[in-house]
Amino acid sequence: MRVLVIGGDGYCGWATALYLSNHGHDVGILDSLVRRHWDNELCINTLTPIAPIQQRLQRWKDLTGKSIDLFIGDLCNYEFLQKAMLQFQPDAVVHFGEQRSAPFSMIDREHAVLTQANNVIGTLNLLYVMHEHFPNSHLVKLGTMGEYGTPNIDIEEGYITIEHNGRKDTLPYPKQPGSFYHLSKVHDSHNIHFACKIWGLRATDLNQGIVYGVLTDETGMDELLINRLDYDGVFGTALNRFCIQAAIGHPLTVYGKGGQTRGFLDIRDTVRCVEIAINNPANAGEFRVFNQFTELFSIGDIATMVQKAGAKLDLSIEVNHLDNPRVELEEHYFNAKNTRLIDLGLDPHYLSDSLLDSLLNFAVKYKERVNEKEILPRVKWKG
Ligand code: NAD
Ligand code: USQ
Repeated sequence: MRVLVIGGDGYCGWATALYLSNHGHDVGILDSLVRRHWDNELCINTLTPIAPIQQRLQRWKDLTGKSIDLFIGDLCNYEFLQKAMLQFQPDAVVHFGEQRSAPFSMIDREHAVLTQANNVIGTLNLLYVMHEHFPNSHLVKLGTMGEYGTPNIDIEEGYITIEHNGRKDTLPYPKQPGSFYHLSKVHDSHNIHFACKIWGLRATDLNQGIVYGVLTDETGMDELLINRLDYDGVFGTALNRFCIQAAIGHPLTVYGKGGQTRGFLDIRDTVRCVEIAINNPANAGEFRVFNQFTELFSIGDIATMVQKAGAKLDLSIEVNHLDNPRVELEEHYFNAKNTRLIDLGLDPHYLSDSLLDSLLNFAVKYKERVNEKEILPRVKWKG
């Protein structure tokens, strides 16, 4: 298939683009490189030294003989997007190209507006190009488990059947997101659902949990193909951050009580889930939702696991409970379904001691690049 990976210079997108290319698809990457710009603005950097995108793609071609087309530009620029898509002629579009940090979206008004404008307008532009030129191609959109929030009932995959005053209907699952970023994903979901309904587009929303890990078969092939690994308080996510903190002897930064429970998955499963989705397209007019995570853990559990794995490597790791910079429940019920990708063939990589060892060792290898000042959270939800 011809697959356009939007956001293909980022953490999930880069690993996915290489994986799909390696598995026989014709891949294109569309990215504005704005994430590199935001890193510069915030004076933060990935733990790993990532090469410029053109150099990464040249190395991929030299190693495998496979070319990946590159379109550098902004999804919010409709003319650019339309031209790139007409040139590439995708059968499927995988959309990772958004501002994806909850803390970034909560810095101030400007960052909240930037996040929602970037994400919602970009997705809306994509829907229009698909409607006008590619009505049969399949949109695989990265959503987030955080769209659901933490309700006191089980979380279904996108829809819930409700009986009310003697009548019954299957409706979109209620959304209670916890940041302006997570809200942008909810707005996207509604827009995509509506576009499927009125125009007959086919779409899969992958409500992904928190991704951890850095190596895939492809990104581990060569230093120039290395993936980004964020550890700072704005873009770094829980498990990746804890491993890097452990590697440099920084106490693990658990926010509040640490009972916050979330869905997690290995980056090797992210790439496989996307492949499963594109190999099994949604029907025309269907807005399909898959919950994309493999295990549920509380943040406190994750900290304990990292502490134990670190002890085996002679790392002595403290756990600190910081005042929570976010507004969120710290102890709550959380039980989400995730059977749809497994029914289609996902064979998960569960979090294991060996994965934690390898992630910790990887973090130790690059620890000289860590700027310790960037570890503590600097964005507060209450401003
Ligand atoms: P990332 O920041 O590493 O990558 C996103 C990429 O999209 C960047 O390369 C950026 O330059 C590009 N981009 C952003 N806005 C763009 C625009 N308007 N036009 C063109 N390119 C644009 O993020 P990631 O961690 O790879 O996340 C990718 C997607 O997966 C996001 O939509 C995110 O919400 C979702 N997701 C990520 C995680 C996670 O743990 N990383 C978990 C769940 C969902
Ligand atoms: N947390 C800590 N300590 C830290 C970092 C985070 O206790 O050092 C806590 C947070 O308070 C939160 C939980 O861990 O309760 C998750 O935070 P996170 O920063 O790991 O993840 P989050 O902000 O939810 O966002 C990340 C990605 C986002 C994706 C989301 C999936 O950045 O793109 O959508 O994970 S989910 O969480 O399922 O919504």
